[in-house]
Amino acid sequence: MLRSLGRKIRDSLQRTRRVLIDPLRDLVRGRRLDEDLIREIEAVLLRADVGVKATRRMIDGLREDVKAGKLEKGEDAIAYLKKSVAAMWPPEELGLKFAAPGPTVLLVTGVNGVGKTTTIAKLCHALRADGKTVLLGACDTFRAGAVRQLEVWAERIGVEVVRGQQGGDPAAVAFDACAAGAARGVDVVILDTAGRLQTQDALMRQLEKIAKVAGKRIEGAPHESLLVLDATSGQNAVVQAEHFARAVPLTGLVITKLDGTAKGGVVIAVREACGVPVKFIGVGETAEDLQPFDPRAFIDGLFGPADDED
Ligand SMILES: Nc1nc2c(ncn2[C@@H]2O[C@H](COP(=O)(O)OP(=O)(O)O)[C@@H](O)[C@H]2O)c(=O)[nH]1
Ligand SMILES: [Mg+2]
Repeated sequence: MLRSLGRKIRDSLQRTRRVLIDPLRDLVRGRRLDEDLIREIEAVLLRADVGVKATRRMIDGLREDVKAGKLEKGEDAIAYLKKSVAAMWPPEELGLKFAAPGPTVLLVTGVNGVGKTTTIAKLCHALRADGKTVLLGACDTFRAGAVRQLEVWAERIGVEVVRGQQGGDPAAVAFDACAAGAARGVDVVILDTAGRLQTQDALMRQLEKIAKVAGKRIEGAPHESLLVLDATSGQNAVVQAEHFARAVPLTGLVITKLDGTAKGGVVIAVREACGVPVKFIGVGETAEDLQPFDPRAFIDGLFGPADDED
């Protein structure tokens, strides 16, 4: 399902290269890899949204290798960083895991405005193109207009929506959607959820309940719990990843809005923060703008030589 387009990832990382690899190259040129330079490299990583945790780990490793005499020249640091970022993506399952027999239930979570509903529309579009039948559950009963937004997408793509009442119990909607999905024998049920409630605690409890109820109706559900994060929110995305990972066992991340002003270092930061694979990236607002995450294309996009980029 879905093809990765190296070019699209490269394009969307253009801004990141400007704040990451371009300054790094300028910094290291002709210099010895001493403590001053290491500190300056650290500052560049932080500015590119790589995050405190991943930055510290990579910089510590760099420092050790310098002390051990393995690295000497400024340029060695870039090769080192590229290798350490690559090591964060061992071969792993990046596609969606489908249940047999179905339906497969996908739970989509994330704070308001990150792009949950849009991502669901994109997933729907890709699944339909693969010949799969899809049913949507509108579990965001909290925000006026949320159900309608999902319905507008659903009409456009040609899938049905199970909905409850505004302000009704989202877990009941999840239950009904799973029941309807099972009865109709659809391949995939996707549950859209609220991003904001009265309190963060209430939101997390609600998500736990939705997941539990889905599992009662369909064995093993939710088979995928995808957390959607907005790349333009920078280090807030890291905090969100940590919060949500505590409420529901996540199986994948979707990083949206990488087409905009986002700094792609955030992909590294969230990966480091919650250890969950990045499965998809959002690179625009239309149903076609979802791509499977391709670690190689991502790393080439971040560190690729400046000469062959445009
Ligand atoms: N540029 C861009 N905009 C996106 C992307 N994904 C979502 N959006 C926009 O982000 C806004 C919020 O999206 P929505 O799906 O309603 O977020 P939700 O509150 O999490 O359901 C909308 O204007 C979307 O068009 C993306 O990958 N790129
Ligand atoms: Mg929504």
